[in-house]
Amino acid sequence: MKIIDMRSDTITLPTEKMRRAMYEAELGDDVYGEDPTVNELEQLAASMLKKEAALFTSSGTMSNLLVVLTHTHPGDEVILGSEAHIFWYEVGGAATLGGVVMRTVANDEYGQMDLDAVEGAIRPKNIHYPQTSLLCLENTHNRCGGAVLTPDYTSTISDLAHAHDLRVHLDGARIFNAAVALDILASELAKPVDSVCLCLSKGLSAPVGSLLCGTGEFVERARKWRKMVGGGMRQAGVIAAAGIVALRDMVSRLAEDHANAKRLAYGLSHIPGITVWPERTQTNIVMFESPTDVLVSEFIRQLDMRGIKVGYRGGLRFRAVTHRMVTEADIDEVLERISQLVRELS
Ligand code: TLP
Repeated sequence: MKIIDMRSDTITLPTEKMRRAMYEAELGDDVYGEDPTVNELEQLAASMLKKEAALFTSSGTMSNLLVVLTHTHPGDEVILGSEAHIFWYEVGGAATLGGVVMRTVANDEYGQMDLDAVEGAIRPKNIHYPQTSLLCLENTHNRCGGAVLTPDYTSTISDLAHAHDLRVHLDGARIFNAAVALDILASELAKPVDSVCLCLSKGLSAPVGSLLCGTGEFVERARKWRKMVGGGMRQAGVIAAAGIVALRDMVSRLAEDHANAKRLAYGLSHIPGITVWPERTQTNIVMFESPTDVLVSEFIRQLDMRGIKVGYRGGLRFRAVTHRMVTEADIDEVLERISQLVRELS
């Protein structure tokens, strides 16, 4: 039986072209700034997002941590969505290592925060209050089912934050999914924000890495923080080489993942008992709920036995992520296996 793994797009393996590029990469010591392949990757990312500079980091988590360390001071307050990845899945690093208070504002199902609620959360000047210094956005929005923030929303909320003297960071781990879904350049989504990170190791299929982009001055300060947290890598061109292939060759194919996600969501909507929101499936993430009359633990066990790997999100909720290693035929197979499972269990 073929195991179909949709736990995450992070499971994608590097392509043949990436492996060749890694083997052939020209290398140097990146802590001295002398790895030509890392330098090329950083320049490429900066130019694609139309920012002055970029920094190669080991992960999205590290990029987001460096953002907090660079944009804030200990004791500051950061506003972010109640469903933000930084808040849920980054081990509280912003609080532990950055010493900041994380103030959440509710995310709606489209990954947005209400503008008035954000404005209301910004602290006025008062000796009792921490200083609000940073607003974090996320595009696409992971826990909101891969929802896409538009350039309009991004610039309106960024203008609001800037008017109150906050910096704005965009966690763009899947920014190219958003750009492809909207059929625009990623730089349009990054334009209003002060810093943005992107991930190479998700739908783009590179083995490792993220790029943190912003002004030259911001990136140089982040580089120093990266060194402090142990992220100064030496011949990192070995992995950067795959990242260059990822940025050059792998962006446009994300549309296939989006089509497969829609196929999955619409297919699931025809299975009695499964709750899913196909019209909200904009990119490569599908959230769905198991039937209420089936024990969740049994549903999970049965998925596993039938070779379907998806993420469990608590309650009745599951996450399936489409990616390069899941084909259209795999989606049909998953739908077939799930409808059979539901028929047998209900
Ligand atoms: N997300 C992973 C898990 O951590 C949940 C996934 O499988 O989706 N920002 C966003 C929006 C992300 O989705 C992720 C990874 C990160 C940051 C962190 O990236 P890494 O895994 O490179 O540290």
